[in-house]
Amino acid sequence: MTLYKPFLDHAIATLTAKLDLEPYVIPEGFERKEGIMGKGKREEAVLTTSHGFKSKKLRQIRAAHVEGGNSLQVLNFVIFHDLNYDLPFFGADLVALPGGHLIAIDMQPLFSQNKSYQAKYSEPVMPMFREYQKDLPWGGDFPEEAQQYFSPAFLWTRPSETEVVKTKVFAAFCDYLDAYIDFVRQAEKVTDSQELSAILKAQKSYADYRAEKDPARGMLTRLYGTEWTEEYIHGFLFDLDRQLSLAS
Ligand code: DBV
Repeated sequence: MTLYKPFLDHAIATLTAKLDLEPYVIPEGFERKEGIMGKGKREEAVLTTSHGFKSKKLRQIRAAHVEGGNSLQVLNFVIFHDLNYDLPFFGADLVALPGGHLIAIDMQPLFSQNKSYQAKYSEPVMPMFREYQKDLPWGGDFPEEAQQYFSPAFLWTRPSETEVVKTKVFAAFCDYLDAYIDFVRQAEKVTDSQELSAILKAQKSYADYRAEKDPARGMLTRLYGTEWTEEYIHGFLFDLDRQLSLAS
């Protein structure tokens, strides 16, 4: 069972069709990594693959895909835009554990408290969000410190049925991605220096937060060890700081 393969395939196909994609260099050792989870009869092989692209307006489009049979399936898909645009991040964290599913899909804002930013990037997706929320209700408790990184259109839900993931969650993932691509196509370069430094600051804050609080850290460390995991998080998954220091 590879629950999220169709999600990943769809995302890559759609982005390829609608944007001019180039490959994003994946550091050596991260493209494909095998590991073992559990013990004895419950032992399960786990394969983690990484996928990376970029385009003129998108600095990094990247996915981590974890396939661990019935024990674990994950697709973590994030788009980091170029620092000259005020776009939100596209963020999807899709997790299947033996106990059930955990789904997070959003256009994560740079400036969550800013009303005109919300009007530009959240309000247009609210009708779609409300439609999906009928079948994909709010998933409950959420880390408070993370709230500033989410939009009012944040789809956060914990379906118990895999069928719901294959149908409703898949449809939502596709629609959110399409809406994101529309934002990307419309986005114009920011030239105001104050706005540019605000964008940089917000991008750093987001990437640092996610690297520091990565909910997959425990799982990845158990599978592949501390050294590999920390390098994967800072050198690929949330690599903005590294890229900035390379550029300077
Ligand atoms: N999450 C990632 C990456 C993953 C990943 C890079 C490579 O950011 C997977 C894989 N997320 C993952 C796994 C779990 C979660 C959970 C394996 C289960 C962890 C466990 O149960 O042991 C949204 N993801 C979660 C949770 C939240 C999110 C709230 C529940 C656990 C928790 O409370 O921390 N996604 C998470 C989040 C942001 C986001 C906080 C953004 C700021 O986009």
